[in-house]
Amino acid sequence: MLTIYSDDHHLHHGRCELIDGQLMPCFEMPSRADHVLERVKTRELGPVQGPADFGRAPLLRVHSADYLNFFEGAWQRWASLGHDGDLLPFTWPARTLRSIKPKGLHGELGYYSFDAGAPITAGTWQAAYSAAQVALTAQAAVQAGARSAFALCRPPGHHAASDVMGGYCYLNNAAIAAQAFLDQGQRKVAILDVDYHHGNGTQEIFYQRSDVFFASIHGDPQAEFPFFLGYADEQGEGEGLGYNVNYPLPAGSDWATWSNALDQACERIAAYAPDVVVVSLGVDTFKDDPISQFKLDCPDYLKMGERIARLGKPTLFVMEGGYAVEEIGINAVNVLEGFEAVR
Ligand code: SP5
Ligand code: ZN
Repeated sequence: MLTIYSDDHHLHHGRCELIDGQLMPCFEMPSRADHVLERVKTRELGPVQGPADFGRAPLLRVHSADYLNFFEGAWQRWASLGHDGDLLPFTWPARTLRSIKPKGLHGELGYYSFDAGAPITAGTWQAAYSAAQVALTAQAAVQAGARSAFALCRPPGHHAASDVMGGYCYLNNAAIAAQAFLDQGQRKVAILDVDYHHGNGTQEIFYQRSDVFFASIHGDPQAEFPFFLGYADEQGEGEGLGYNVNYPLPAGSDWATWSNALDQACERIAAYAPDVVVVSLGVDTFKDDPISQFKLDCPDYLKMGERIARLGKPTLFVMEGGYAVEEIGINAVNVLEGFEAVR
């Protein structure tokens, strides 16, 4: 399987995040992607190539122009105020306030974010832009006829909505790739999100559409981030009604419970009969993940890949979360090797 990877992810390294009331070093760190790349190489998964540059146009198919402009320019505005620490939001237009866009940096940042988990640093825009190009380059390989490809994206993307960042995510790499498939002639795309957290950004982007089917298996938002989306009664709306399905699972879920949801998700995807499948590949479902509560073990990821392969569709894998840095490469590449073992 072809892997697309860019070193530009090193340009994004947030300093800290608020975890259990303490400022901790960011769990979403550069060594994550380094470990996955190392495992791709030691397992000889296939060639590793850098991304092409498809420009801004495919990003604008998913994100608003005002959001992209704000994100690209935010660090310079912050730096020109004399700051060199991470730019983090701290006030959001919650229910008792107005959802207006103030002119100042902090008001605008609150408008374009939903949590304080997406720090903007000097290199964040370039890293996120390159991650989107990584996804688009891997998408192009599948579009050109490859059975599968792996976009080793960092920072991740599935929490980023059309004009909102959060949850370590800025640009929705999987959504950008899914839209590119449609723009290049595919008629139906299914996105299967196996990250531990609900893919709220991806769901929002395609919620009113029937040309993208979205299925997500994740920690029950009653008790888990992102809390305010990801419930089982969210089935899409308007044209999109029936094209969104969520499988919230309780803390402690193991492979038996998780794989039952995967079977159901795959049955729904098979019934949809997509032309291609995009997998939002988070491996924070791992038993030793430091911020998550599921109990999957390393060999389970091989079975995950096998089940996805049995859909029999061209498949694009897009890296999302996973914070047990020592095992992230094993688990992510196990999914890809499991997929390749089924022919
Ligand atoms: C892409 C992705 O996986 N983003 C996840 C963002 C999660 N941010 C909230 C983390 C809250 C962690 N609480 C953990 C408590 C551990 N004791
Ligand atoms: Zn996650």
